[in-house]
Amino acid sequence: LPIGVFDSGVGGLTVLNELRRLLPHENLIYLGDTARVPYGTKSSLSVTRYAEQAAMLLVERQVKLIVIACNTASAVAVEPLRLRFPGVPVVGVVEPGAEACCAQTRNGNVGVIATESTVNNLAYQKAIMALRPDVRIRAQGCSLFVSLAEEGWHEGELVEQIVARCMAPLLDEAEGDEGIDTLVLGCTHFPALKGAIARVVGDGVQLVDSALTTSRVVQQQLADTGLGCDREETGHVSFLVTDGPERFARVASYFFAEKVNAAQ
Ligand code: DGN
Repeated sequence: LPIGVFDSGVGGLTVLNELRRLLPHENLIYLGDTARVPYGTKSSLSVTRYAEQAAMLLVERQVKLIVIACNTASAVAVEPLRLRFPGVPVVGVVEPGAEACCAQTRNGNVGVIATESTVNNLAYQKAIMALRPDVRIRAQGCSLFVSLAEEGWHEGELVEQIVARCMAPLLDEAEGDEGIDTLVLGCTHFPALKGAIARVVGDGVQLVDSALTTSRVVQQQLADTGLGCDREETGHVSFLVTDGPERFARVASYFFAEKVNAAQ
């Protein structure tokens, strides 16, 4: 049985890449809810509804586990999906990202960049505080990065200027403040801009990309539940979208190393 992965658009492909690398024998189905992207500026109620419908499409395809490869949806929909589909394990990206950042920070000053929605509902703040109440968190909404990522604008001078401008409130240091040493990329679209973000924040700040940590959580869950496959051959990846398969396939090629054919 396949693992189902969904996001509002192409951002979750950064998670799919890591899953593919870590679990090459698994079959994967990726759903991009392109009819309704972006999620990041919508209400929690709408995002939860979209996530339930996306998960339903995957459950109809008999997935054995669901990965919510979207921070905005993970922030509100992990529990609703677990209640709605009790037979299918659900893995979100926020908790693995929070765990990684808590393990990495040395000075306890952590930055989070995410969509407005993820920042406003305090998803990372809550997840980090639950693990390490001593950590100081500064969060900044950078919804514009989603559009840059979806357009394929991933590097260059202009992109760095936009990144610097959007992140300025987070990086401005109060007097006597040490500044952040760890930055969580709290949106699965943001690893596409990793190079530009790294240049803007400088060498002293390590970036946390929850794609890798989420894939490790999936690997662990498969091992714990005995759901992993034990085939020798490489698994198959298929793509579903709710709108615009051609556009998705074109943009997806920036994010995913293999050929993308999407069905609607
Ligand atoms: N990729 C999604 C996330 O991680 O929050 C959000 C993208 C969007 O729909 N705005």
